[in-house]
Amino acid sequence: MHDSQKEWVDKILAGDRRAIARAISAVESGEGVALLKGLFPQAGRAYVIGVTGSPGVGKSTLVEKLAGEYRAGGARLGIVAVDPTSPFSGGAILGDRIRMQRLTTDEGVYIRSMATRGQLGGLAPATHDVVTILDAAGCDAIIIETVGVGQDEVDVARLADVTVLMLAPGLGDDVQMFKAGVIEIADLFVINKADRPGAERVEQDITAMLSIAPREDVWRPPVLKTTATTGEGVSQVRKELERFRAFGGQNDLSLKRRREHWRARLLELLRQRLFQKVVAERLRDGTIDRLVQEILEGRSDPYSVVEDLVGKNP
Ligand SMILES: Nc1nc2c(ncn2[C@@H]2O[C@H](COP(=O)(O)OP(=O)(O)OP(=O)(O)O)[C@@H](O)[C@H]2O)c(=O)[nH]1
Ligand SMILES: [Mg+2]
Repeated sequence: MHDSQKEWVDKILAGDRRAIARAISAVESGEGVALLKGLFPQAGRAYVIGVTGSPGVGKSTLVEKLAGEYRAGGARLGIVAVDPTSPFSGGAILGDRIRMQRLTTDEGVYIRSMATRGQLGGLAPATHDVVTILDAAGCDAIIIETVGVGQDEVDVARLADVTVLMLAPGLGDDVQMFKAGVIEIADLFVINKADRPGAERVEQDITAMLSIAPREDVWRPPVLKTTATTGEGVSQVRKELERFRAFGGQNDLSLKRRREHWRARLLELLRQRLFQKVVAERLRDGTIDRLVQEILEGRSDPYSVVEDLVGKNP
């Protein structure tokens, strides 16, 4: 690493906001590998909290209140709001910014919005790296808000130490959720908009479902009710998050999570790198269209094309 890189790393480790912002931009544009290597040894201390749920359940509102709770305890905080770029919930970016405005003047909170680039739900490509940066920069907790649409919630669960699944009455998403099996990823259920009718119903449904299909590990996910707009119930969410953290440390749970996380991440990085190395550089300038045409015309088949590009399996 050259001196300027080293200086950059040191600034990030000291929590310098401009250096952090620059680092995030770098990893978002696919650069910053040298930087991440320098930061990685200092990361791994933050509590990474994933907050997911259908569009409009109140994730941003809750995250802001939760951040307030953590700040009151003196913790430094990172917030990553992953905004879907889909027409599904257009305006989410603006919404998040406005709702978290109160936090933007707080020096102890670092907020960043990221776009998923066309994916409907799930994570933005650089989310993992952004977490590493904020973690190394000394954030005690990092909250990641993602819009969950079915199976994509699994992405955030893999990255986070703990996953909060939010629901709200009247959104009709409970049935959809059971189908997708998303429920298994939740360490904590939060039924928001408890001020609205129907919250008890959702609570009963979740509790009933948890009793029929208990988790494999010993943690029993609590089901909490909140009214994020007034902040009611939010301190309980924080308490349960901390209880889970302590619990995960006592059992092998958090270690097991981290092991799974880095295994998946490693495979993903390998996949990316191998793809770039082997395929991307051989598929320049319309090569893919030419190959597709050959397949369509029966002059070749996809299996042979793949073998030609990357070689035969041994
Ligand atoms: N009545 C009521 N409204 C709420 C509550 N929490 C949030 N809202 C409102 O619900 C709307 C959506 O809240 P957000 O916090 O933006 O929801 P979100 O899940 O972040 O939405 P996306 O990021 O677009 O998926 C806003 O108008 C909030 O004011 C609540 O507890 N009760
Ligand atoms: Mg939001």
